[in-house]
Amino acid sequence: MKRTLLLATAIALGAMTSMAAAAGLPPLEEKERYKVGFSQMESNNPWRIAETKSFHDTAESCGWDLIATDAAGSAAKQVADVDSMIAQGIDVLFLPPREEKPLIPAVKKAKAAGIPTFLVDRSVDPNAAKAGEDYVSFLGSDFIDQGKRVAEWTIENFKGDKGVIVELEGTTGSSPANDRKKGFDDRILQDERFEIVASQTGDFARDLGRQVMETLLQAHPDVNIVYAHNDEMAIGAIQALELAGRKPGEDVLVVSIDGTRDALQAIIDGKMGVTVESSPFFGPLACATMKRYAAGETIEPWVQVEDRIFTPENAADHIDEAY
Ligand code: GYE
Repeated sequence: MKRTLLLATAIALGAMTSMAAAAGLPPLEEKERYKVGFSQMESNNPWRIAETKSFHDTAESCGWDLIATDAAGSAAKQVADVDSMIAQGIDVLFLPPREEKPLIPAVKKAKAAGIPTFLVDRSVDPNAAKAGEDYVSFLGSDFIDQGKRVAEWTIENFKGDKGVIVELEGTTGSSPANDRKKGFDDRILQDERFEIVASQTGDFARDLGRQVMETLLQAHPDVNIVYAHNDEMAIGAIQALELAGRKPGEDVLVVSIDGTRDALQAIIDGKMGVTVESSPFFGPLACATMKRYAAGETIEPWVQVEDRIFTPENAADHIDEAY
């Protein structure tokens, strides 16, 4: 149900977007089966695992002979993984670039080898590589808007007089970390009740989120809001808060992004306030967009995914479909 929703919204948005000219992109022929590369960046959290599974689940129905790799958290390995897929003669590449700049060479090499590339879930530095020129399109969420929506929910729901915020950032140099910070910071700082006293990376990982939170709690014992750029770090922060004798949900408001099962459970348990959705189920959208491209359609530069919001009002309704 969730997958269909993501696909339907993205197609509807796509139809509304004006068509840009495909400037020298490698073509893709229409055929029964395709050799498809999916270069995963790491598999250290439920989001990544759900995304990889979504590609595997889509492979048979979309006629993909899928080669999936795992760069284990290294941008350098991800570049090497793409090299090896090019050498294996893939027809098309689906790439979630771990960071915005280091993956540019991979995008350019794929183009030079005549392989159309679709960026999925994360993007690259738009000054260094462009949709419609270097790669076909970016399939993913509006990360600035996600951060802004977390800020707006926080402004409406924070009960205290003075909000003292610790921010746990995602992977340094990644598009969701850059944009989720911008979207949240710009909006929350328009309200003078709020102050961000620390903002540090937890690399989108639960354990690092916990460690960073432990350290920041000592420097800022008066913190009463934690904004994490993803649910894994939010769960890590909750563990750190509890270890320090704090009561997440009572004396510290924890807010975040993704919509994992653990986060929805934390909302149901009253330990977390909100998570704005960022869906990992890209397989069906990747299939549909690739087929449109093979049929000769010019693909809009950004196939935008619409995100829901999970709060104490609706978390229980969605936990069964969570990952
Ligand atoms: O929020 C996070 C993951 O790139 C949108 O990366 C994705 C983010 C997601 O590791 O959990």
